[in-house]
Amino acid sequence: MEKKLILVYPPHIPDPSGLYGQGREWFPLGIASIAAYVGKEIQTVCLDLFNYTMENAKAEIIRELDENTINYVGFTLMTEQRHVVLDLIDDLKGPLLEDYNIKTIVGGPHASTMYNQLMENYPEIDYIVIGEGEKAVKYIITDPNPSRLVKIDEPIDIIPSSYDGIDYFKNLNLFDTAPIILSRGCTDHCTFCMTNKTFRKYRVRPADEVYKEIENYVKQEGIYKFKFHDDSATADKANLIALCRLLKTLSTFDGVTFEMTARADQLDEELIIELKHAGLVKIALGIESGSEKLRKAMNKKLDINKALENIRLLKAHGIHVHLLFIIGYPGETEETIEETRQFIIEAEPSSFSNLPGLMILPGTPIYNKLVREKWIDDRYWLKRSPPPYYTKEHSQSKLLAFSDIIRKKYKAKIVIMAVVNQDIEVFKAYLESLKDLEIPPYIEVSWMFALHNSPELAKLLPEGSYYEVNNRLSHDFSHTWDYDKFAFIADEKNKLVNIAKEAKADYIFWVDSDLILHPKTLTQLFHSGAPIVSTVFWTKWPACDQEMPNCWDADHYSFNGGDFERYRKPGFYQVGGTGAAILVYVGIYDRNVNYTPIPNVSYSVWEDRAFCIRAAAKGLPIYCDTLYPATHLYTKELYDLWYNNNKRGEKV
Ligand code: B12
Ligand code: SF4
Repeated sequence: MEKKLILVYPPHIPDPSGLYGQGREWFPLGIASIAAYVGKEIQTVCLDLFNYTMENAKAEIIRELDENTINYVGFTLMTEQRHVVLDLIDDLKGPLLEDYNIKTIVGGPHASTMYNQLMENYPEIDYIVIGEGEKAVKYIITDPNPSRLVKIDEPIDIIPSSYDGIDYFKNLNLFDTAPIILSRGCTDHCTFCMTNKTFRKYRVRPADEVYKEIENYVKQEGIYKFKFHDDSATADKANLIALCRLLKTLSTFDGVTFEMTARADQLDEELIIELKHAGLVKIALGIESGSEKLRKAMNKKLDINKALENIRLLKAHGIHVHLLFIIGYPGETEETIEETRQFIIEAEPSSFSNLPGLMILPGTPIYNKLVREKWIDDRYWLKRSPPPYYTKEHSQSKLLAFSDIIRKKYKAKIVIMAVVNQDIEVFKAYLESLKDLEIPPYIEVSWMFALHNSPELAKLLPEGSYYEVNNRLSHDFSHTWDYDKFAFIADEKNKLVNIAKEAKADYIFWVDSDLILHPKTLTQLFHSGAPIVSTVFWTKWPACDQEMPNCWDADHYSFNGGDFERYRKPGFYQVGGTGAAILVYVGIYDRNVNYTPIPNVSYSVWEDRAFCIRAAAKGLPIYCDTLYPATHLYTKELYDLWYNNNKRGEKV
């Protein structure tokens, strides 16, 4: 019987609180690496199902199964997604699929620590791998009688190139950035971190090999941006400098750039200059806390003065410095929060993240301590709950407040923008709804409108929040469009993007001037963490019998199975296209995403369609949040109705 290996990175379940959610622009290097190692000898397919729903993920795996074959389906088991994987395994082993010969394998961070629990409680898992997966998977598939629990003690000597793994992907989404790894493991042992549970020993890849991999991405795939997945790429300075020197040519002539994570005190000016010349544009540094006492408790051996000096040097060389902090480690107090705040004020990073809470991960020293203190025990991982945040000393709202204190100096800048030619009464109602938006302390909001043919509207706006453009087009409530109108709007929106960039805004919140927003809209969209996310509203267009949402699955108002009513259910949906009330991270406009019509797509004259098509082509996910629908006042009748029914009408 033939053997086929299917390696799966499972779907991601968005965090329901919206506080810790992450957009995904990373590529699953773990399964790529296993595929690169075994793929030449074993028929292998990789599926990156991170952005899939459970149903679609299952369907995709089933599509890959071959009859008359032993199908090994291997999953990356992250703690956060453990139940997603266990449910998928349950389904695959169910009666419907009994015709297929399926053997399941799990590996990755959660399997590397909770293997005993998995052995005892999940008989449907056939093999559990501790640590690195390459040799283990090969052993499982080729050994005539492999053991159920597999731990290969000697770490892999030649770390595979992710480039050699990409050919095995069925649905690879590289965005425009490729992953690179120069080292495995970390020289440190912080109490909250799991890295060394998987990799155990720190190893680096030879510089020339990594260079070859980057060169392949550039020359064969036309990819010029790279993200280093290393935890500690700077620990071997000589090897890193050797790589930088090789990369200089690609950086100078091909415009190659990269981002990486490093230890803040493992840098010096010589290395920073080499990194800069090699194409480093952004670096993330784990500081974790401004308090020495807390850093000590975390076993974070950081020379803080050296770190400060390096942050300044990096910035002086034009490199974006992103600092990472943990808020709420055991022992956190108002005083330690103030120390962190002072550190940030002194360091002046380009950006930083301070998630409110310490995620407790199994097998880490801090987890073992909390088990001893009876705050948690292994049974927790049998529940369907996400990894817990440490709230023994401070509630989640207190942690949020701590996080806000730190953010006070640094706020996300959001500029609300629209191209406006509107009836004055509707515009007044619109402005009221913008003023009513809830704005948390870590967000700073401003407005910028392109007004055309609307001197009377200018009187309603504060100085500096609008500019006036020629009055080629007049407003009517008919929503009839011609090419001139489209071209005008697209041009103006592209101009507004440049204004946002010049103002160093983090996000643009585009809100069409005939929409009345729910006050919680902006915070809801912001907390989703998604780079492109709209809020839903429903419109009954003259040509339709039913109300339609402002999001669709494909093309122009096309819905999978014709079903658009599903967007009535409050939720967070990945969609094909959307617009009109949409929060967009300004950084995405650097990827050639804009509003200009695409000559060979007729409906891309609608500037939102052009934008969404370009974003999708770049692999950027587009979301629509349907929890707080907006109201669309696009006809005089609707406005009158809304005015008569709504208290806000009296206020205007
Ligand atoms: C880049 C990264 C991300 C990226 C991309 C993740 C990805 N797709 O790989 C982003 C930013 C999206 C991310 C998000 C998160 N991450 Co992360 N991330 C990493 C990081 C730094 C590198 C991952 C990597 O590429 N490693 C290199 C590859 C080669 O290793 P690997 O993926 O572990 O794969 C090897 C083995 O695990 C194993 N293996 C993996 N899959 C499989 C499958 C089978 C069948 C087998 C047999 C073996 C096997 O074999 C592989 C090759 O040897 C790691 C730390 C680290 N150094 O690994 C943390 C890490 C994986 N992340 C972690 C966490 C906690 C998170 C978040 C929960 C953070 C948050 N607060 O939101 C989210 C969860 C997202 C999710 N559910 O996918 C933890 C995982 C702990 C855990 N128990 O699950 C780690 C270990 C860091 C830590 N804190 O200790 N992360
Ligand atoms: S330095 Fe980073 S990767 Fe290394 S142990 Fe500490 S947190 Fe983990």
